[in-house]
Amino acid sequence: MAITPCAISSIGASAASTEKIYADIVYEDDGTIEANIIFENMPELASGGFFVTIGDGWEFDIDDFGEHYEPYVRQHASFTSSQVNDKKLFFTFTTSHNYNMNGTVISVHLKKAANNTPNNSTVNVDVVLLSDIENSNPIYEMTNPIMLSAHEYMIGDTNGDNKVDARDSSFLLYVLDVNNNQPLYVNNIKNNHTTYFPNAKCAAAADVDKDGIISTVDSSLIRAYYADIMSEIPYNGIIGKIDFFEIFND
Ligand SMILES: [Ca+2]
Ligand SMILES: [Ca+2]
Repeated sequence: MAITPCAISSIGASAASTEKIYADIVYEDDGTIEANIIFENMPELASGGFFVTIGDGWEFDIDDFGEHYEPYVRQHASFTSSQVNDKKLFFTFTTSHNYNMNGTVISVHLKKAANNTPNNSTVNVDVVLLSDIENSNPIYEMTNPIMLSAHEYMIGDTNGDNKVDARDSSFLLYVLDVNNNQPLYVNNIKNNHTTYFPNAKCAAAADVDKDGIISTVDSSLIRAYYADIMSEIPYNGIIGKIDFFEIFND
């Protein structure tokens, strides 16, 4: 599947490299899978249109209301979706004023196809229109990150044995110790995480509070999780759950 990065023509405005729109695939608590479509660092917007294209490893799902997606409440924005084909939906939103649309704007319901693998389970967002109330045309340039793959991993499993226990907490401390007790950044080691965590599925497995930094805080959280589980204390956090780690071309 080839998706061309969407560059929106600029009209006298400079490009900001931090503006982006992308998909984050997540398991919900009930086991359903969602692709959260996320706007980051965008200016205030009044309208927009974008395609969401899924790889061969996914099928669109529908909820109890027959809907393909859940819109997040965003400052009076109204959404409409239409299906282009089995792998592509078009979404458009309009509002009455310019609003901050940053964050998750919609969650698209997904289910795994029989042939689902990390390499065919991508979700890409292709923007065709974003504008404010004064401009009928897009007002800046943006290139969307293209998702190259989406890998499943267990949150907190730093040693890659498919379970989370005290050894994962200890191994994380060991890795930090080897790194001169400096925290590690998920973004910095995402392409060579096995240098630090040889058997982990991805760098994100060690960042259990998902703040982008692998630190002693994460080790403490894993240890607390293990204590809760062994004490049969109800645990409501995300450690031990399966999540997706996406690799983008950005
Ligand atoms: Ca483990
Ligand atoms: Ca962290």
